Amino acid sequence: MLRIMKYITRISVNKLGMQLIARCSTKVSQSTVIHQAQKKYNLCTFGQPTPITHPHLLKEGELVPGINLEEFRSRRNKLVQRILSHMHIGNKLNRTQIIIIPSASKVYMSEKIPYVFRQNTDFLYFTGCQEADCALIITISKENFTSTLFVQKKDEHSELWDGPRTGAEAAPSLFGVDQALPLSEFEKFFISLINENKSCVLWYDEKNPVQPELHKQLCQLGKICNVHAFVSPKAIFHEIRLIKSQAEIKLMQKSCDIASRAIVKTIEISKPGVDEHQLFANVDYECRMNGAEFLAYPPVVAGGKNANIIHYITNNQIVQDGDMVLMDAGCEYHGYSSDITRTWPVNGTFSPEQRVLYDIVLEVQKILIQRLKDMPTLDQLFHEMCILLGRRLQQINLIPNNFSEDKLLAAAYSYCPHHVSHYLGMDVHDTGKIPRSVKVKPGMIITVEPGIYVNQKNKFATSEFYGLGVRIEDDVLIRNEGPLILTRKCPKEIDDIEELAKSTRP
Ligand SMILES: [Mn+2]
Repeated sequence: MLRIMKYITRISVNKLGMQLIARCSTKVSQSTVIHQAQKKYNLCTFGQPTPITHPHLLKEGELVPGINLEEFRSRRNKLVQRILSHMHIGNKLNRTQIIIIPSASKVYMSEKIPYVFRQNTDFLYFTGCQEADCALIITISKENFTSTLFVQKKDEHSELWDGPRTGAEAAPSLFGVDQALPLSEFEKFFISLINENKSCVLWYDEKNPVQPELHKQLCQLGKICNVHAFVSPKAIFHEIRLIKSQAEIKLMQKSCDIASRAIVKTIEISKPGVDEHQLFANVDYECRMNGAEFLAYPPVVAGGKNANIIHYITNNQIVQDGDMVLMDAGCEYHGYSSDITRTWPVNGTFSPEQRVLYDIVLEVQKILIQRLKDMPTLDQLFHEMCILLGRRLQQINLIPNNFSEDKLLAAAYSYCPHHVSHYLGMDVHDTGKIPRSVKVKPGMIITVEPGIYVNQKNKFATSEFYGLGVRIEDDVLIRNEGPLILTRKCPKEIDDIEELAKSTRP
């Protein structure tokens, strides 16, 4: 922050300040004028909120809400250390390492109508920069490294339409990088970098391009400069992102709190005859009203047998008296996602069959969460869910009793055809490069989401259960002292759920 302030002061006095001061009457003190200039200059200068322009969002020292500038520096340091240790293994330590991380670019819905912009999370994690069409290059030679941020040029016309850009001049102070250049200089920079480091290792994820123009350019430049292959750095990014910092855990907790409350409110307003679409609108409204930027994904709002469609997002049916609602919804709060599922009877009372299934799912979910203190892998957790679900389903005659373990697992899978857990963080399915076969560790956040869906086509099922679908999903922080349920403010006990669902009934 101090660096930003210094920068603004310098700019204000040199470029704007003189004019402004000259125009002001002598009655106003110079410091007031500079402060006004700072505010004015800042307001029209940076491409994202700062503590000066948005004190309700950012505290002094923060680059994005909840995260200090310093944390971004240490993330880049960590990245460099990981790349170097990788190179030790590959014995390529003497070669210059060049890491390229592009930002997302704007995506259009139709002519000139953009979708809501969402930053590439790998880029956001290492820069804190929220602007479209930028890129970070980190160059490591020997033990030293340089970070160069490419940003959009300041441009009066574009800024009139789309709002301010930070620009290359202000970017080093704002983002704490060593240097910044306009993106138009990328090609020149890249060519001279490659020419100076002929045997460099180029880290770039060419399999999942996030900025089409830059990707094309990189592929062409790669050919011109005789680059034989890019190495994907994504797995290394994700290894670092997998373990959350204290600041990230705080943001995740808040994201989970907002979504928990929104789902509680939505259970409360639901009643027979409600449209799934209205429940969607309500959860969206409650999340935004409490500070979330948007929902983290299109929510599943499934009344009755729609719950059998795992990714049901059409959400356009009326929920009938006697049906349950399965809602899978979460929000994104300052870049961090929550992911919750609750199932409730729309009329406030579970039928006997609904209650039996709900009980099983809840019991299994609680056992699985407790299991996390032993630090299992997510795949082990899934295997355990299948065994637990299978045995309980045998007890209520939804799976034959004489099944061997293999057959039991397969039968359980026919009732729950999805995995029980995924990593959670900036993305809903966070750190996708990390396999589910690694043991969980303190600082990781995962979901625990067993379910039972009784499809009419399921050959083991009996008709009184047809069409029922139950899932309960919580977000859990792994800690040495045992798992912490971040979504604990969203009730899941039968009595609590029934009470909430009854609450606004006439
Ligand atoms: Mn999930």
